[in-house]
Amino acid sequence: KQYVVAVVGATGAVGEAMLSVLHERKFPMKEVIALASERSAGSEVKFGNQGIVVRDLATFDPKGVDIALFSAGGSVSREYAPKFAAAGAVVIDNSSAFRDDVDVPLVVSEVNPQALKNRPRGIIANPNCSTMQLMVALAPIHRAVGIERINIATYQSVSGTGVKAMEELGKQTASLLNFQGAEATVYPVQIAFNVIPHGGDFLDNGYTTEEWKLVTETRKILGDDRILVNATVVRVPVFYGHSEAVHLETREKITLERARELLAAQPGLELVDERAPGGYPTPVTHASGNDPVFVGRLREDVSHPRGLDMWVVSDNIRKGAALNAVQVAELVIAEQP
Ligand code: A2P
Ligand code: 11C
Repeated sequence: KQYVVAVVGATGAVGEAMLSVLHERKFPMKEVIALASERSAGSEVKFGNQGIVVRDLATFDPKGVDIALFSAGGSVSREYAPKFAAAGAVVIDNSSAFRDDVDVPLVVSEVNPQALKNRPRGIIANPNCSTMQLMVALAPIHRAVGIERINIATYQSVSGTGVKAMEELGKQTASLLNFQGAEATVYPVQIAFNVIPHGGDFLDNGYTTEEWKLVTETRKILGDDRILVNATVVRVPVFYGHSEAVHLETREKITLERARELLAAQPGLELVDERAPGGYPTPVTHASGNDPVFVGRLREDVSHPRGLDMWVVSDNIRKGAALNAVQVAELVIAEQP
């Protein structure tokens, strides 16, 4: 069977990647439809070597769409995803709009595909990028010995914020190298040659929304509300690829050898752990433009009897968003009789 697939937010960083991943993976399509706001309607986006004309979401009739991949922000999803679902499409939504809803599955393709079965609203949520890569790395450990607590600091690239943030990093860098000032409009302070301990909005408890997603999404995906998560999200002047320093406390002791075996067997994960200069993954050398979640710097925590440390890096736009959405779509079409 061939499907009609719509990409909502097709001109954005994730939308463009969704189109290229659909093309690369030869998703069986009879039509691909690119949708965005009226601002970019009429412009072209790439699908392989082909250009496809962007259409205005507001005036588009979703009838006949089989699968809709949404990545145009939470408010667009809240308004349009139910309309696409009502018209018969399976919606895979990359925004945070529905992730916490009990009747919407939150799925990492290699971790909890079984959750896809229960989708009464016809909507499936794609996790946040920082949770996504963390889950691929932690699921095998959790299945084997249970995870009691996760302490994590993230180093998130600017593409997670969108196209305008990437432009801001580029412009500030060029301007500063020319001994001129750096204007900050997307981020509250200069991002070039700097790091910013802030992602999303501030909550009353002092955490930010980006940090809180790691708490709620981890519990939902691993199906265990007892897991404790303590996160600090930091934005860094990197274009593609989020990195995470992860410190775990497992319920039962796991040896380094066992952890290494489990990680090596996990689909979608590549171990790069040589304990030598350069023998670890980084956004530029490993993650950017590639599919796997890379794990390195694996070691037992000397400060805790059940502690395990690792470094997790992945392309936030690919596995963190577009690739997982397409992998979920592949699982959905594989269900069809
Ligand atoms: P547009 O280019 O028309 O603004 P990013 O997060 O990388 O900046 O991308 C956001 C994506 O969401 C873009 O494709 C953008 O389209 C799309 N988008 C934003 N607001 C709307 C809207 N009201 N209706 C449809 N698409 C929208
Ligand atoms: C970031 N993860 O890097 C974010 C962006 O909940 O889908 C994506 C926000 C989300 O800032």
